[in-house]
Amino acid sequence: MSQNQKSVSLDPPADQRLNLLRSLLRSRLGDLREQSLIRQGKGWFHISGMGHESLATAALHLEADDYAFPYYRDRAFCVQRGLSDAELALAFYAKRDSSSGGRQLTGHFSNRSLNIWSHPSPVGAHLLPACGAAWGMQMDGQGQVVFASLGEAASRQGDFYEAVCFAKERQLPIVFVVEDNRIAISTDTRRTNPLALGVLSEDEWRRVEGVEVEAVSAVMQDAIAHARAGKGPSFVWCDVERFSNHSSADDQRMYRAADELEALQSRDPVARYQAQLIESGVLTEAEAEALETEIKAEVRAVYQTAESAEDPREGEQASHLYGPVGEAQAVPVELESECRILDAVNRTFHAAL
Ligand SMILES: Cc1ncc(C[n+]2csc(CCOP(=O)(O)OP(=O)(O)O)c2C)c(N)n1
Repeated sequence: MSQNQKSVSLDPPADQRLNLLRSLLRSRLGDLREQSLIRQGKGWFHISGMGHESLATAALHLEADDYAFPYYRDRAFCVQRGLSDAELALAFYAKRDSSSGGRQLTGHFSNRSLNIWSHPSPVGAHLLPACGAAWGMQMDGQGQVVFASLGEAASRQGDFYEAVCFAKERQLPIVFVVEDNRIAISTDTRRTNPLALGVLSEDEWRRVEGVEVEAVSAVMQDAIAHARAGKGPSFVWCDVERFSNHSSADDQRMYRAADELEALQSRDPVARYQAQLIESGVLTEAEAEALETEIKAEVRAVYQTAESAEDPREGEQASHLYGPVGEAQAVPVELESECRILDAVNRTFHAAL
């Protein structure tokens, strides 16, 4: 536990701890299911949250009318917020009834009624919209907060600094969480992340060990309460592991040594939390095993059903857009041979006036 991390014992009741364990397992087993399906040539893409599951605890401290701007490693957070296995399975297969109608990449979670805003693929691009939501909430004065998370490499993006400056300037009710797994696809970020470079103030960023589920919960509880109390933005830096490949388009054995991958296993937040619950008598080892078997079967069944759900229909590409799709402007003949993008843009604007 780092120095600036407050030591708060939550001591939640056994049923709450068990429910949290269920969410962690559902997230982990869902990831493993998707990983396996991809190997069978099913689905399109998978990006996992394995190793980042302790961030699920942030959802415990959010209210229904708060907003979440999670990123693609936040499957467990989304599960704890209420995203069902069925929705995740439909999104995995890009089905018509998924929240994006089959348009978004897997792992770019969204749900309108849960106020989960879908992460755009350029990393960090969700942070200014997150500030916009927090600004709106501040003006409404209803005490809502925004949760916004990102990876440590994304915290090198310009959007991140704009968002942090704006949030500080306006004292917005927003919690920024950097999930630091020390690697960006295959690049080691230990020396290049902004905290290591001294660009961010260590006093301001509360650092927490992501393998300790209840420690993360305590820090998130504090951070969210701070933002909700109108004291301005909170900043959390959570040290986690990336157990999986960056995505299904990658094989981390190509750039991480076998012993490094082996060592990660001792920092598994799900296994550690399960062991802690067994140790404190919340459930027995046999019950834990039965719980895992039960969830595994449920997840398997849900993905099986989703596989044969309806695909997006031809001709529906433009549904849910805010206006009619414009006609593409033909490039004027005289510019065809030497047309630069700027000319085309100017011409289009002039033609539209
Ligand atoms: C602006 C932008 N640059 C590059 C990429 C390609 N890209 C996708 S994920 C990723 C790594 C991001 O690493 P980090 O933010 O640490 O998150 P992690 O995947 O490690 O959880 C990169 C470089 C992108 N999606 N967007």
